[in-house]
Amino acid sequence: QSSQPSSPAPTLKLDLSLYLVTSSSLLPPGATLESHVEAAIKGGVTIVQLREKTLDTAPFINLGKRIHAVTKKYGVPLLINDRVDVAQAVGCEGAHIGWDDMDYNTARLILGPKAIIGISVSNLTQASHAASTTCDYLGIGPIYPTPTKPDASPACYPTGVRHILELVSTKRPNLPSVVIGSINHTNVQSTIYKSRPREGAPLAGIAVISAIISSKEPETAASTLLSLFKSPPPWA
Ligand code: TZP
Ligand code: MG
Repeated sequence: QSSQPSSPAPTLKLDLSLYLVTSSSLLPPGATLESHVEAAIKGGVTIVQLREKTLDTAPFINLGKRIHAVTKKYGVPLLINDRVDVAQAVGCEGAHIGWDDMDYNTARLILGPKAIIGISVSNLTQASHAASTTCDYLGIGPIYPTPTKPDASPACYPTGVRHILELVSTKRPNLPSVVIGSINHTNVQSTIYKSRPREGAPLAGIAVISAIISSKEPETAASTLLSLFKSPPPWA
């Protein structure tokens, strides 16, 4: 009897519907990032980005490995913010890079063709540039001003997001985008609605930090956000 060859590691599907970005400093007192991320995934988070701006390389890799053990259990991709070297050391599914980070082609060379690589864009110039790469998705933001990232570019608001989506649809029609910046359960539906492009695909998802990370009930916070994202707003 011949034994089955061991199957390769499954490539995790890219579902951007509810994108959790972390920031350990915003956790409620007593919470751990591992348990918070696990609860949020149980509530419906579809992808996680580890964004820990103050960690040095070794503790960042360490935390990345611990969080990856959680995300892997649920088949949810884990990406690392800014640090392609940390993503490579953790062996997670990819990285998210911005305008000031490593350039996209170098990140792709390091992480390989199967990695998920996302790029942050804040305006049409950056979106045009990012859409000329083979990146997997765009993170558009901040859509609204947010205390979570005081040094962020000026907010682009739903109209700016709509213009970016319309531009992207002419250059890379199948490139999905998420928005980030003060998204919460009170504005998610109006945000999706007001950002919808005249031509091309609407937003593929919403990305949040504080709406889930600062919540004492991350599972409920996630399930509420996901169901609001998935259901049409009452006025549409
Ligand atoms: N990039 C643009 S806004 C932002 C990032 C990382 C922070 C979003 O955090 P919050 O708490 O969801 O407003
Ligand atoms: Mg960055």
